[in-house]
Amino acid sequence: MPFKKDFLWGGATAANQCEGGFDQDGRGLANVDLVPHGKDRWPISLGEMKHLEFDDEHFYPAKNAIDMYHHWREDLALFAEMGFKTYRLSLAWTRIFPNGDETKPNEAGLKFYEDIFKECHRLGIEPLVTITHFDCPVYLIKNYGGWRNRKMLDFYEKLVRTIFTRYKGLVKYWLTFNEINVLLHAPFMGAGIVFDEGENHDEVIYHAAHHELLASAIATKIGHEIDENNMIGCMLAAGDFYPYDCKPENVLKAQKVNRDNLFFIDVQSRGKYPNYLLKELERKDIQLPIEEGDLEILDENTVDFVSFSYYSSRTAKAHEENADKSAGNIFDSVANPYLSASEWGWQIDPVGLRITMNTLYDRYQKPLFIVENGLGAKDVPDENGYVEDDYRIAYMAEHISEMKKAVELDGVDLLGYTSWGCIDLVSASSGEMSKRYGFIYVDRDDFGNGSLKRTPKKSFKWYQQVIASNGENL
Ligand code: BGP
Repeated sequence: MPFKKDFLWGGATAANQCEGGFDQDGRGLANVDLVPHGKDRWPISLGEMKHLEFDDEHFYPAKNAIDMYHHWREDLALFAEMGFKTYRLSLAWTRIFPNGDETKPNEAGLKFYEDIFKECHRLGIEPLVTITHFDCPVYLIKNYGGWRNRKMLDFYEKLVRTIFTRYKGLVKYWLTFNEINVLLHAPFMGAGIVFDEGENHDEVIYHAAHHELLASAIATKIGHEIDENNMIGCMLAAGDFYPYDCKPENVLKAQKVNRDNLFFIDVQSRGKYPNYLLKELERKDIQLPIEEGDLEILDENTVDFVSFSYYSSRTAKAHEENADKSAGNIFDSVANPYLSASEWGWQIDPVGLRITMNTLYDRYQKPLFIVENGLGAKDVPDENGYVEDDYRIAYMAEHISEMKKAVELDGVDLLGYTSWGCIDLVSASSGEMSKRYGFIYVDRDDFGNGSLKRTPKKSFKWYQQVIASNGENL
């Protein structure tokens, strides 16, 4: 049997993409609440935010989403019916500290998650908690400039102390920042960054990166102090870059772009800034805002495991000017002529999952956890709301089969697998509902219409028997 007996099968969501209830019980506004769906969404997430107001004329997906805020018991029951061993969810920072800098947390917010964790345990589901998933209080953005400011360390430290203490014994697996490398590609989503006119973007981004890396190490330290059983992980938007061909310049380019993203995990997992990054920053004349003691904190508090999302591999070419492009999770790449693509142009590469797992395991020698993988598709339900999503079953079966080879044939140590958007939710990149990943269909459209009724899809039963057979029956 390739997978361990206690292998953590499950699914993943993020607060802002499923909870809704944006103004319930004292919740404050977060960056993600300001990002409308539609054509403005991407520039905003790139940091080109012109204003920081909540504009009700747009449909803001985080506003109501699939209203898990009021449906979570029903949703957890469905996850339990599928046999989930784990459920990955994120905390909305602004439910717990509505502005981010209060001295006392908001009890209603803390209680909301406590109830969820207790119910998870009652159902035999181990919670896996992302502390921040594209989530930064608007108040901290307006008053401190988001993660560009070192003061964010104090606010984050307060948040993690509060949650590690309150949820001691209820939560064991934690992720510090969702897809930490996203801050390079979408700084508003990743770090609450809004650029000023004429600013050196790279400098702001690497300063924010240093602060998030330190915050992650501090969280790891505090998490271990409060409960030695805590397992704290980092999280990468992964997918190896392949060289377009064996032309040495293309191979070198692939190595470079892989490192651009991996440097975060190098710091979180190995405890040191790699030389290749330090040299690059030197060339760019960027000084990291390192203060006394920072490097020791990074060195002494490395993560317990490495988690990542995988949707596709990517491809790199030294001169990309005339190359075909393919869309992808957070960033585009050169199109790989050997791969087909989803309706959104994301290329499909199950073997790439095995390759990526091997890259990460060779490099870090720490247990891995696949915390996102899945197919975004336009599901068409029948009159009863039932979806025959054979395409999703095929995608997942092929990926799980490659994941199995990485474990069985290559010896990769893998803790678990949580598919992305196990229940339909709002898409992070487009803000649409119609890009669905779930095993459970939710009756809600791109404009906020629909009964919110939950209906298991064909993939629901399929995943149920995948879990029941510990990955044998695909
Ligand atoms: C990752 C995010 C998720 C999720 C997923 C799918 O980058 O961590 O929040 O949404 O991608 O992307 P999308 O929703 O854009 O299809």
